[in-house]
Amino acid sequence: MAESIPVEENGHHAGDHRDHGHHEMSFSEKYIFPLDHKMIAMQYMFTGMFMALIGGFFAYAFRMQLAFPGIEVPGWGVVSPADYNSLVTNHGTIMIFWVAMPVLIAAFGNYLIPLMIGADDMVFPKINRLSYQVFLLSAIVILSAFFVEGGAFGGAWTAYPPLSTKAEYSLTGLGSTLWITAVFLEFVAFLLGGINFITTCMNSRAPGMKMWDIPMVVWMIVIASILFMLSVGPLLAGGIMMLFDQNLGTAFFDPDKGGDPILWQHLFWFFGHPEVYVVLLPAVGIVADVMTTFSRKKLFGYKTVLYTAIGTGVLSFTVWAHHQFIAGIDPRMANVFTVTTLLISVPIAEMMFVYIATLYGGSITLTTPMLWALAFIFEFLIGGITGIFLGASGNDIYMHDTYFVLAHFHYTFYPIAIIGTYAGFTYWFPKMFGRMMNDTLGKLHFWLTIIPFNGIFLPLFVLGAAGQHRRIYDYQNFPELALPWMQDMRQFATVMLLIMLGAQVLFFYNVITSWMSGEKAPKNPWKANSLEWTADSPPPHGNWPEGLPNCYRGPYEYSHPDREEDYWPQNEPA
Ligand code: HEM
Ligand SMILES: [Cu+2]
Repeated sequence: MAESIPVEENGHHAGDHRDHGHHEMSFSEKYIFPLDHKMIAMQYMFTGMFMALIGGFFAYAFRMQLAFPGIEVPGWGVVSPADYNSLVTNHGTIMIFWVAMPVLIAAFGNYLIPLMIGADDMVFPKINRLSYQVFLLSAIVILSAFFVEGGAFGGAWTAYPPLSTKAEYSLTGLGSTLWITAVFLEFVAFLLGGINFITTCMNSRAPGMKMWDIPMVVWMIVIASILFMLSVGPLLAGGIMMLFDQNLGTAFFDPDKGGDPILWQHLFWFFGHPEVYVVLLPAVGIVADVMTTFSRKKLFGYKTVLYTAIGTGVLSFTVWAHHQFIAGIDPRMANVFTVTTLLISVPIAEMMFVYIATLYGGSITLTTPMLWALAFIFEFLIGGITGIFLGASGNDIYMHDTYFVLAHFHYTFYPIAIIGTYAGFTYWFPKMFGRMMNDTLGKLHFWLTIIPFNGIFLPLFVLGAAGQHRRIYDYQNFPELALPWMQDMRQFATVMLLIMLGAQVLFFYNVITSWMSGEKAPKNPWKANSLEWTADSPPPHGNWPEGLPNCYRGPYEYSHPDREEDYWPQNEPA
């Protein structure tokens, strides 16, 4: 199927992928305005990583302020209250929309989908390129807000009105408008990207690849894209209303003039909660693929995981008001949302236990990607379990907007965005760059990231349970929160952050040196089954110039009893 799709490219057709050397692509055709899904994936990957450094730098600046209030922060200066707000806001916004989404969905989706389903490219390469260009524009817009008068938006990533709609409150005028514009553009980019992921996966699969033969990570990215499409509409509408409130004097969210600020909370969280699953699912898929490879076992309950993922997606539309337990909702309504919230923990827990069951009895090799995959399960479980506390409305009334919440969602987002990314990146690195990564450095980087990560956020559970509120820039203003033991914990968390950020230098060092001079990677270094491992490392333009693969079975046929080899690649005839 895939061969017959006429892909216009540099005036040629997709079929030309197979005749070589006919047209040297210029630098800009190849790297700046590429149509090749792998190059677009790299653009997303490295833009996402760059934005992670910025988001991490913001975390560094405001954590330094919390640990050593009022002291000049090297690289930033004194953090003013307004600075603090805009650092927190942009840290959160960037980490979710400019790191987790582009890396987990767009980068991995673009790289893996065609390679794992045996296609030569996405169905709509030009839309794909446009998607990245709109995304890049959105990144420029969000960062540009730091350079306008009043600085970048300081109304928190949830942008609750009236704080977010009135410049007198958020202290940021144009910055607020730029923030909404940037988020808007970013959503457009992801809607464009999703069209490709879904269509390609449905139309361009290798001959013989049935629905149940699709690797889990591909499924998860497709489901996540659908989830995003279904949830984003209300927020886009809300964003336009907010833009009007900010700039045109409308009052959709202004109670003074008959508007309703709670309406925004509904619109935001109807999107915002499913968004957690939009980024979670691809990470869960990455972990499935990594874990089965390094335990040489079939994924325990492939269809169960898949149905649960879909079930989670559906359920995720029913929980949004658990963010509004203290917004004055009727307690009977709160009970309903408590029940739906606790219900959603059932499929998520089930997925995690399916993974543990997959590991059971496997022959496990602790490579760097496997360590990341195992850490994902472990750390995410902590995030999931603490979520149950917050889902119960009675308890949330006490916990709401404390550092307990903050620690909880970092125990879910960090595994998703950082650990999941490292699991996938170190696993597919040999395919992406044709070289092996240094495993010793990889493991060192792993431990120097995981240990401090827990060192940062475990104390924050304690501080939160003790009543420390979020979004407060100097606890000395609140004597009951400025106790010496609390300050010690804040400093401890901040020192851990410094160690963790330092360790990321190791990662980039490892990437660069391995890319330049690592050991050459064979086609299938991990002896894995899925189709991407049958292409060259790195795959050339068109992925399989000598002909696209056929598919004969599912991706998880490890340790099959009738085979001598402990794996059975999807393209190998029976
Ligand atoms: C590098 C390690 C990280 C550290 C040390 C860190 C620390 C923090 C802290 C202390 C806050 C709250 C500050 C306050 O409310 O006063 C915060 C907010 C937040 N963080 Fe992180 N974070 C990290 C990574 C991440 C990642 C990877 C994500 C998501 C993918 C993330 C998402 C958020 C969000 C959504 C907020 C809420 C922002 C808001 O209140 O508007 N963070 N972070
Ligand atoms: Cu939620």
